[in-house]
Amino acid sequence: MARILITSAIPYINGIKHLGNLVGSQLPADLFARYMRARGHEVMFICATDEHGTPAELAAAKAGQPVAEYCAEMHTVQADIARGFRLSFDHFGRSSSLRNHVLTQHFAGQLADNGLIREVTEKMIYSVDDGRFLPDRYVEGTCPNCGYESARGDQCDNCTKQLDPTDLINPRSTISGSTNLELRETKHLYLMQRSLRDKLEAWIGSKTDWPLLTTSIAKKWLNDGDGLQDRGITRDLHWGIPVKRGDQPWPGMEGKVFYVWFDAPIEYIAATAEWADAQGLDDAAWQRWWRTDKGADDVTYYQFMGKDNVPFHTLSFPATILGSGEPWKLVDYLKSFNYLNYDGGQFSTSRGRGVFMDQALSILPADYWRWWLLSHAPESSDAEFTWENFQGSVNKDLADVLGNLVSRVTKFATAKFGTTVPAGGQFGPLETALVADLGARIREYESLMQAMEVRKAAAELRAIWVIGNEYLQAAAPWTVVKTDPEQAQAMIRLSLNLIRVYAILSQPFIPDASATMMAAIGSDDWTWPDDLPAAMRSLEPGQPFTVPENLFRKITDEERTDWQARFAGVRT
Ligand code: B3M
Ligand code: ZN
Repeated sequence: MARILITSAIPYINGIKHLGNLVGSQLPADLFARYMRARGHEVMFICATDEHGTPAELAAAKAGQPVAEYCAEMHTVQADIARGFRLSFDHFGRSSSLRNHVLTQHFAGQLADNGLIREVTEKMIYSVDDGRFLPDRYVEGTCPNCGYESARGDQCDNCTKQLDPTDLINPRSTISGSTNLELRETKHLYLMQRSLRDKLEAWIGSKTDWPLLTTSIAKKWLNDGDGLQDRGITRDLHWGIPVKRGDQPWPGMEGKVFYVWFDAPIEYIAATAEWADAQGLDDAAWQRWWRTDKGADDVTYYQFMGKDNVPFHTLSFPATILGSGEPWKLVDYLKSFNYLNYDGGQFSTSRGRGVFMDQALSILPADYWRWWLLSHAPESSDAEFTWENFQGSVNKDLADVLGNLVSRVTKFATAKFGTTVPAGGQFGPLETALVADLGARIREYESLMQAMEVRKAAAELRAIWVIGNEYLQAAAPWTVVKTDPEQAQAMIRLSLNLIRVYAILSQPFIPDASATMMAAIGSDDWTWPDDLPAAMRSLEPGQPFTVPENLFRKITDEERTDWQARFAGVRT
């Protein structure tokens, strides 16, 4: 039994995520966590909300709420939706937790003690009327390039030119609208990532088994010159983790907070500590996942994220860990994803284009989405959600292939032999051939799941469902029953066992349908079919079963066109 630590990139607190966000991190991480648990491994699966920074402040202001209150509310909303999608986190933490405050301040203190922090004085825009420095996005004005009057301090949305807030003509505060702005000096802490370049390069170079997408991004930033600049890790904001050196004040840094990207990955560790606290366990319980001097040396650590988050996880966060000089666990395998597009364009949170997690659950059960998203995961390239494709996958893979097999077998069995597993007959050559074929395919499925080849694993699982249908078609128990009822009983007994095996294999992808299947055939034995011939004899003859409610319903053409129109844009 192995010990497996899994983290998903932690979603920002500022709103409900869309399906593209879900498939790029939390969902594949859940697939892997469920699979590893099913194989009997000890798993710790961690996620959290990312609660600091300008986006959180802006969203709270827009909602007219104090930011702490807004974050607490949105955390509950996101946690409920995660439950709705059956995301099986061991803990869904909050980056604003006390644990994260303490750990973030601890890491900063360690980095300073190791000579890896320097202070930099820079000029930033200060709003006299708001009484605060304004981050780039809090400043708006006229674009010097195209004359657009609502250009943001970091970029003009009209002509896309990258800007500095000081480039803007007639700059104003987006908080108060005040134009009473001035440049003021402010001091910030910089993490001297450049001093850690050799260590980082050696570490990344040692990861020969990482996906190409991950290493190419990491190496690009490492070698670009741009990527490994020393990085500001503090901000002039109110909301965030106060800058401290361990538990000591940091002279000159009063009133400042750490940059959201400094504390967010540390929350992976903090959330594990929050988990221990919630369980009433001591520090040793979470440290054995994270400290190699405290038992984590036999942990394998996997991270899941979208490609835009890779630089922070291959350079910045490892720089924090390595720079601390303490024996914290570094990631062993980093699985990253391309983007999922939506119906000929991009998902857009600001324009409400595409399907958001809450909306998805309001129209169809989680399994339908999980299946489509995972079987179309944007691994080797970007992928695209279309309603036609979604309808096709659900209706064919889930309803016609898997659902149909389950209903045919249980209905026929009930009609001919009653509601208990029939006892007669022996397995013949068709059954032997099925078990051999299935065994080989299960081993292939296992190796794809182990390798986190999400799409290929889904295709293999589908193929596993298909051979069950093919067997049933070839065996034709509905014909055989007329001449050799004993033989037909053996076929049905095998098919009922097959449903149990399918429930176990499919559970990481479609947990609710799997539970329904398992309950219908009257079993709760989820033992992985390492020994397939034994698994195909697992149900006792005479054991009762039921016909499950329609496992999957089909999506009609009318629904498809209706949803297509409904999610085309402008969510209010
Ligand atoms: N919250 C960005 C995102 O949601 C960011 C990830 C943090 S991972 C430590 O994609
Ligand atoms: Zn412009």
